[in-house]
Amino acid sequence: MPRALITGITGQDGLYLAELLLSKGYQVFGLIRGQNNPKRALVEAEVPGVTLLTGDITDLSSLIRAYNVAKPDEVYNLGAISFVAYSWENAALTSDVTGIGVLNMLEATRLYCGDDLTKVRFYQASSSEMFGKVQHVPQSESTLLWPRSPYGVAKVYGHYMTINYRESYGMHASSGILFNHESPRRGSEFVTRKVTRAVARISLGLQDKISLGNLDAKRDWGFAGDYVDAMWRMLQADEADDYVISTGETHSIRELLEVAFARVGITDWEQYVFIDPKFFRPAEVDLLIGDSTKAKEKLGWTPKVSFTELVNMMVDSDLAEQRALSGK
Ligand code: NDP
Ligand code: GDR
Repeated sequence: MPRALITGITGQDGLYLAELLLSKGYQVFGLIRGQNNPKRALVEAEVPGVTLLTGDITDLSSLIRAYNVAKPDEVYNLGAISFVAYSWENAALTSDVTGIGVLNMLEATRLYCGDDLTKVRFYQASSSEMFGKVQHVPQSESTLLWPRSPYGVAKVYGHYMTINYRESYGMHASSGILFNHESPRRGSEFVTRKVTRAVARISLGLQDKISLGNLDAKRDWGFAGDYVDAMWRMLQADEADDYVISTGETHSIRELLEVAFARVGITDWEQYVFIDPKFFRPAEVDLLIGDSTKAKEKLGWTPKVSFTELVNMMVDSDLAEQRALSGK
């Protein structure tokens, strides 16, 4: 039975990846931080087969302890401060967790492996935020990186450190440059879920408006369930490498609003949407659209869920949740 250790187990991707690995017969360990993490109950309810180990990616000794218990064949480093807007207000903390945390994970892997440096296969959750200021579209593995936030800068550090450990030590360390991916499990601070939840509440008469920032930004949005499959495929490949994972389609926040409101039969959506300057970012990533040809050719990976299917899935899930909560 293969053994996997996942950091970021309480997050969106951690839950989907744990489900996928359990379905493939893995023994799955998840790293959980804090003395009384409020999301522990969620993980225990949604992926009951996972063994939770206490640790924090900023604490190398906790990682070494976790490795010695999990004895992993595969490690997926999904743990991070992942909310871009928050990273300007907490730049040093974001650098420590999202940047140096990757170095700690790579060092824990190297120390655990000892003389057999390919004993563990390592996945790093890199991001399309690394492309930042548009240099070229569509963005591929060779596009120049120009991050536009403390989060993006920290991810670039983790990305190159992963490549460096692969090149320096011959470790099987891969980096997935994943474009935005969403689901009903997405945190409500991110724009898709913020919108789908508000749309559900507005249609049920529980809320009368939604406040947003820049409606012109464009993102390449896919479904998280499809994207964790790409992570797994990267670690099954003979050679470690870097891969862009994306749908190849881009949509603005405006289009997101249009599709989400249409799902509940509202076409004049503009009357419910208000612009609040506090949601604008000090520097914006205007346009993301990925070219995942390499992943298709080398890993046989393609996305399955379309943009409209994704938004509809999220609105439907939020409608069910809000109905259950409100009794409407
Ligand atoms: P989430 O924000 O949903 O989850 C982040 C996870 O990181 C949580 O489990 C969180 O734990 C954990 N974490 C935070 N700080 C630490 C720490 N100090 N030590 C250990 N774990 C910590 O993110 P997603 O699931 O959406 O994303 C997973 C990864 O993929 C992240 O690294 C993200 O940056 C990256 N990524 C995500 C994309 C997306 O569109 N979703 C696209 C590209 C990259 P806790 O619950 O305790 O806070
Ligand atoms: P992003 O996702 O920054 O791309 O990072 P987010 O959903 O936060 O923002 C997407 C775009 O929407 C615009 N926007 C708003 N965003 C939020 N959150 N709230 C608003 O009210 C709002 N109004 C407009 C933003 O300006 C932005 O242009 C996500 C995270 O999952 C990262 O961890 C990951 O690396 C990248 O995706 C790829």
